[in-house]
Amino acid sequence: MKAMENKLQQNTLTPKEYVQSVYQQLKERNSHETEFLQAVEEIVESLEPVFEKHPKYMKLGILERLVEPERLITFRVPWVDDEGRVQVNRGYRVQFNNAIGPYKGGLRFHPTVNASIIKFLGFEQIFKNSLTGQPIGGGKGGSDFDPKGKSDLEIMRFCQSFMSELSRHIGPDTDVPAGDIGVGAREIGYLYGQYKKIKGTVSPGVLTGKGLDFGGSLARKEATGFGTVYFVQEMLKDNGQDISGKTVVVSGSGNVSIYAMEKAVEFGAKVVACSDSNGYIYDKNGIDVELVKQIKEVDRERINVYLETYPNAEYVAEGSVWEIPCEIALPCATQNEIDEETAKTLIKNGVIAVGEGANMPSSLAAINQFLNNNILFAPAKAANAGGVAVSALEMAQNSSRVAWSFEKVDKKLQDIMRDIYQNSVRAAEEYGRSGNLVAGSNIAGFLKVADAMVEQGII
Ligand code: NDP
Ligand code: 2IT
Repeated sequence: MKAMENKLQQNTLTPKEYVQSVYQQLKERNSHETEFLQAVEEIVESLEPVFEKHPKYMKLGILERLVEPERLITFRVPWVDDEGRVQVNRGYRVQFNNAIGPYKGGLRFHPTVNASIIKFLGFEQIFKNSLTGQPIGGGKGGSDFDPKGKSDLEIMRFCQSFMSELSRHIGPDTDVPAGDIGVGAREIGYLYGQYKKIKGTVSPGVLTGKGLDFGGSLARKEATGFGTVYFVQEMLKDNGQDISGKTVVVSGSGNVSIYAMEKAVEFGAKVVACSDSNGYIYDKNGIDVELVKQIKEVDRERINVYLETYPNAEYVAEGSVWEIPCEIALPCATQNEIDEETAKTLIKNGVIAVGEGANMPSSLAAINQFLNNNILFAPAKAANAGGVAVSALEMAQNSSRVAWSFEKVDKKLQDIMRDIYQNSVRAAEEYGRSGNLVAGSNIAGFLKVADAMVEQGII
């Protein structure tokens, strides 16, 4: 390690040694942050050929700077529950990199949230946001608050307390949060109301995913799920296939899952299963997506309620939805839901394509299974970038005080997803990793941020 450090200071490392030494140092400094390290490992594996071709990025310490967040803010979030008890949660915002635009990324409210999760999400967001072609940097935030079982008023009080602190750190030209797991239009509404009250100004560009009557964009709600399916369809067509007629399994039944199912069905696929954290439903006749919307978006119920309307469907408590054979798998729930064994099961059951709607749903070993078995694999950074891309379109509409039609936003989303696909394919080819969209999207996302960092000096 000492020899490596000396070489690093003298800029005499080979690209392989360089990425290894940066990763090794990161591991030593953040040894408990397993999710963050996993996200970085996937990136650095892809970037070696980039440093071969452009040694200036090594000289200028681009990777060392990229893996260290510009800042990580943690804060106390006290609130009062319906029984009058004081509760305290922990809030986070990571402002990872603003080389190409204001920090941008969602807020996650889930009991598993910690610094490692927020940093992995914020790190991924840098590259994803770059891929969208929009001027947005990387950020993420959230809390270990569990919204499940909370009343509407408890959610409101929590959001107000969370924003009381967050408001010091964000702004339309600084950092623009949005939704993620556990944060949808309801939460964004409460957060926005409190931001407005504290600041005393109306600035809709400070948050995206807002309600349509106060600056939200049409098609933002649908964007991540639709975008994932647009991307998968692009990838399938490029390989002589089509989503039409294929059997699809989706995990989760939240925002991303619902609109991925809706678009897949519209494109002629048969979606047979989806899930929540308690279990999955299997409906061999095809999932009734409108009913799932009613159950999840309106009634805020569990997915097993589906059987009250369709008693012939099956509900499997505690089971993994990936046991159900499918040709196309769309993981849209959470990180590391597909491990190596699950990937093998999917392959054995005849999967031909995997499209990641969630962030980092496949472990590194699972990804390698897919790539080594020639499964068409659409990585999260590229495949789920439609949500944040439309968030950037929401910011553009807010700045110019206009509201575009659903069709206009949806058309832009389709174009963006096609561009991301093509840019990722091209980057993979150019850097000797033909057909590998993981490498291609990592490289394409990296180059723009790296060049912006080079041009702006060491800051
Ligand atoms: P939602 O909160 O709307 O839905 C999440 C879904 O995933 C729910 O069905 C939930 O089940 C399930 N889920 C969450 N955590 C777990 C877990 N630990 N184990 C099993 N199931 C779980 O979130 P979104 O749909 O917005 O987000 C889903 C994924 O997509 C996340 O990875 C998110 O980061 C990613 N994403 C979201 C974007 C967006 O625009 N919203 C954009 C890009 C990516 P339950 O209700 O039981 O918890
Ligand atoms: O992971 C993601 O890209 C999101 N949760 C959406 C972020 C955003 O700012 O719209």
